Amino acid sequence: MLCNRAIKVNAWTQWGKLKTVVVGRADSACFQPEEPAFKGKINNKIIEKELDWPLGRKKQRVIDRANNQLDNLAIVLTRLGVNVLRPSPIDFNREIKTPLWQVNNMFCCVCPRDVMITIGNSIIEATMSKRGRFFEYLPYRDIMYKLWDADHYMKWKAAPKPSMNSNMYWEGYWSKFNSFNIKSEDEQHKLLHDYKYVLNESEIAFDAADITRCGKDIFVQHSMTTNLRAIEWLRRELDGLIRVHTLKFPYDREPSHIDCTLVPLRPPRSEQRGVILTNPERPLLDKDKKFFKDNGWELVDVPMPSKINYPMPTFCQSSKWLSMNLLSIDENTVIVEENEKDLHVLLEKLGFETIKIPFRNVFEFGGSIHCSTWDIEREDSSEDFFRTPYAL
Ligand code: DAV
Repeated sequence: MLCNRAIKVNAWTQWGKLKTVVVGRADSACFQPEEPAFKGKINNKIIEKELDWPLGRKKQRVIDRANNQLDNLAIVLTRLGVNVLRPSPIDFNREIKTPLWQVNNMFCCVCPRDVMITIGNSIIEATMSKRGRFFEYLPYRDIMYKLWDADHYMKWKAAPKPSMNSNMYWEGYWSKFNSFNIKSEDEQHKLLHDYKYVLNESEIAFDAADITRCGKDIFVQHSMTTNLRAIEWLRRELDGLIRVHTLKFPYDREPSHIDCTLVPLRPPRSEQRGVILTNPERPLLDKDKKFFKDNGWELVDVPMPSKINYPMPTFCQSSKWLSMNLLSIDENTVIVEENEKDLHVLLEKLGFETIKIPFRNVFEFGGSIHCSTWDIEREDSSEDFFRTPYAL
């Protein structure tokens, strides 16, 4: 699986020239089980009336058509000279049990981004935030051992596994806040601005996809899938090497994974401003906007998602903003979903070359092109792109 070229675990940014990457696989994928941190929503009013959220394995033909698009991504990357690694799927259709809880089945290994992150020469296994994903590090262990043997400078870190006991989740979250029983707009607004999500702060819990890298700085979203305790764990773990910033997006009712909200594409250089794609429905706080702008970054709102991709597939649990879930090959080249034509135009205007690939069949497995990859090696360094501190 690994090519002969020596692999160096190294990724400080989202945009350094990509050398080695993991692309997920849909084999054996299941529906995510309902549990305190997850309530399934069927995106079709008629089916929703007739059917409860399903359990168990997805249909083989649904898995096969997702695998075709994932395999195609792997081929496109290989042709670009990128070394592509693939996970080793396990049987996800197995009940899992700990001393404290059990769920009917696991999920899949389509989205390594959610579970694993490379920061510099470290790879961190996230705790995950949902029971059905507790063991999702397992399909990546073969890759981890191969990297461990190939690069003697690699550091392997695993964040402390949370219990995922019921008291880690805000009881009643779904009925009080996130449902049609919501009492009033006022209550919703208040909860949003209190940043009260389903995870409470009793234990460290995060998904790796809530993190985005910009050299010496990383930005972590406080969300449904990452609590403040986890951001503090990252801050202490990376102290002296990386500055860890917390971002909050008060207009996002259910924030989960930062890569559909804030996507850094290229850094500021003396002759041009840096570019970060932003989500027009999920603006940054003013203080954060100022921080990016003061440091030479331009914040560029993406266009509305394509009407071909939205409404989302019936069992897709991500938002329409998968439209902006793209993968950078280098500072000038990005891989984007083929139907997102308005986004292609914007990116080309900004000077990027766009490589378009079909990916809609992967959406219901947890994400789009960025979600289903995990960069191991990029040509980049811990450069400091944020010399101007936060204004008080
Ligand atoms: O906006 O629904 C989805 C990201 C999935 N990994 C969103 C984020």
